[in-house]
Amino acid sequence: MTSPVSYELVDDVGVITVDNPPVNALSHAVRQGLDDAIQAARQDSSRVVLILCAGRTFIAGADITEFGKPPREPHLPDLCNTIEASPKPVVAALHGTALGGGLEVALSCHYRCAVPGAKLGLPEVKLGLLPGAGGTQRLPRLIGATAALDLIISGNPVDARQAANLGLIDHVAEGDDLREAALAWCRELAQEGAGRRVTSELPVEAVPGGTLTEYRETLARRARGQIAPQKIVDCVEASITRPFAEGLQFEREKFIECMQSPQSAALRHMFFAEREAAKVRGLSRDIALRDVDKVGVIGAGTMGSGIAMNFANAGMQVTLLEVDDEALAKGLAIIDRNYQGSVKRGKLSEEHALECRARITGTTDYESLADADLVVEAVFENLELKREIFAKLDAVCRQGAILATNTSYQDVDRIAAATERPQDVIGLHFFSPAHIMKLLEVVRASMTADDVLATCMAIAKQIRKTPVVSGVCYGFIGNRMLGHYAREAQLCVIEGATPEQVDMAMEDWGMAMGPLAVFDLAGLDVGYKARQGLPESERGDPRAFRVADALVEMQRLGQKTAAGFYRYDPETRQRSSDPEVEALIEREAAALGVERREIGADEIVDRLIFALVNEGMNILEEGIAQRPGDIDVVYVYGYGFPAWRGGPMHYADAVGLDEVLARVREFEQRFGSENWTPAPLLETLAGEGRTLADWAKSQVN
Ligand code: T1G
Ligand code: NAD
Repeated sequence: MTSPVSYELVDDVGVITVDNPPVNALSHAVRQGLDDAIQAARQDSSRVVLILCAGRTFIAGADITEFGKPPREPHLPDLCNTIEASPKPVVAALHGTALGGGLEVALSCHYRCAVPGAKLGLPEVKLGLLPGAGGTQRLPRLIGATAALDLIISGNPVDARQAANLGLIDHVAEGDDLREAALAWCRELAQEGAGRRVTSELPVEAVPGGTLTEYRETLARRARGQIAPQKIVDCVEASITRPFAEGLQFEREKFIECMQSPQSAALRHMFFAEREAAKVRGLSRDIALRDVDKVGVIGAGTMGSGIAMNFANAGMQVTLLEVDDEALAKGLAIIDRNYQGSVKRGKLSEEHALECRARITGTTDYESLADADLVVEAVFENLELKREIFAKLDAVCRQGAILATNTSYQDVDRIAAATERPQDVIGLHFFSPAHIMKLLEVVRASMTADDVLATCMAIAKQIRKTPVVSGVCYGFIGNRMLGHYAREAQLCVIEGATPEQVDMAMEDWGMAMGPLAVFDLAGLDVGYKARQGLPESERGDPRAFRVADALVEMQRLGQKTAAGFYRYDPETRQRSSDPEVEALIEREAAALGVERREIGADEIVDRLIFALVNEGMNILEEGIAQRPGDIDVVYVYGYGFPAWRGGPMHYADAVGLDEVLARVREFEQRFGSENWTPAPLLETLAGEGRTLADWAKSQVN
């Protein structure tokens, strides 16, 4: 098999080229090829050695698909030491994304240059890992311990200019031809007789006392429960306190501890799950997509305003339609505020914000949507109103336009049936705030055409969203499962736990925000109105909503009224428990004949998370979600589920499906089968001793 690494002598420069698409990952073959090439350069007449990559990027890291398999020599830390020990100066020429092990290879070189558009970073922490090939030892020597800590702990890349300012690269290679620019620079270095600059021999300046403690304390708050960030601080500390070889050994030990941790397994699962979710089973990758440049958005409320910004930020012309000028002005004001906020937070430059804002125009006239390529409806959550609007769109929009609804729960098939072109109708379910949240549930209705679905999956990437395909059911994937999670949260409250106890249990476990606090954020009136719209007999078990309804009837709607399950400081929005709520819960429990008891954190976590898992199993069996990983992506990107637990379905596999089933059956015994009938898929897989990951594989073969 030909090596993905080639070596050639160009005048007196030994040129090593890596060509391992799609991202030149450091597979065993690449490591072996690099090692062989460095050895070859030792033997020939080259005076300088140049490492660069073919394709769209420099090495984007170790090959993540090799993790968990028996490691094969040459190991990356050794390869980096071999490169650094080269008797001839070695230059790395970077383009695209030089990440992880790729940047570590560059750090072991004696010189680095990059094209202006290059990105450099050590994102290992996002995989629950740390740089394991010298990154935590060489980077502090090159750019200082504090700058190194910031780069490694955030895992976010810097661009070439920032890298040059940090001292991470020595030269920005202008022009379109990196190879020629790098060769010219190598010749210059050879001419100047530039020596080898060995990073590992550089000292690391000590940091002011207390600095590392501060990092540890901040991480204990911001990355609560996560192990890799703390170990990164330990490694950078070792770069200050230990000789290089010892520090490298220490880094290796910490790297292996991370690699073997369930947290890294979960984050690696999420890495691939997010990429898998973008692939629609049975849909050919070569399907012709519809052109989308002009977008219409109907309803400029909480969601419509954010949705409009997504398309404008991606360069599309947006027409925002409202019922009247007053509502339109209100919506455009929300957008202006959002853009000012993005500029203030440094997310967008003033100039760029103005450019994007200029792409959004308002109207109250449906005729303005006649030439739209895509229209997204985001009006009140009412089926009949949405069907009316789709009938209007059917009348005014050009043939071939995609008609999408942002409904949270309604039946997309019934909305599509209000038109003569149901094949052009699809659900695009954004999450609030729509211009920030990454998740997009793409709801495939029974008549949705393949090219409409494929086009929307591609658009999702264009507007920087993570798409997940869902079939049609009440609440699709996320909100359908959330109903079971929310039920258990409210049952735990009426049965004896305080709102604080429920939320603390879930936040200590890793949820970004506890369920009751989330209800207060979304507004308790949303659920109240939805229930009021249903006949009493269809509202379900009153124990699961009576407290929330009573709070609404006391005008405690949540954060928007500074009182809901909690009281909120009007300035800081800080939440605090309210004895008035405790008393209300006691009253409602008594009225419903509920005997209250102590409920521990373990029971709270298991009831809420296994309620999600059990319903997730039903969703998979019905084919509403394509694969378990899709559900994990929905929950991590849409509902604040901790990525380092891998999403509810991965978590279930990690706990063991037999354990999960045993707990679900226990809850069925204690709380009844209405809420806790074990999902047939859970029973089958647990009975056969199989995992969901295994089942998912069997679904594609
Ligand atoms: N290993 C294996 N496959 C990879 C890969 C990697 N490092 N990076 C990407 N792929 C695959 C990906 O699964 C997809 O496959 C295809 O490439 C295109 O990716 C010792 C231990 C580089 C910014 O964390 O962030 O080095 O789905 O769809 O949007 O210290 O991929 O087509 O079959 O994401 O243009 C550190 C991970 C590793 C970077 C490109 N490196 N990659 O984004 O394309 S740990 C990373 C990315 C490490 C050392 C440690 C992104 C990208 P498929 P894509 P993209
Ligand atoms: P909202 O009340 O904030 O905004 C709705 C807007 O629609 C209002 O500005 C209203 O004037 C406008 N509108 C009503 N009838 C109209 C008509 N006939 N023509 C044009 N405009 C009209 O509501 P929202 O929270 O933005 O929700 C909108 C949709 O998005 C709903 O279907 C909701 O379920 C869904 N959704 C909401 C959230 C959320 O967190 N709020 C999240 C995802 C999806």
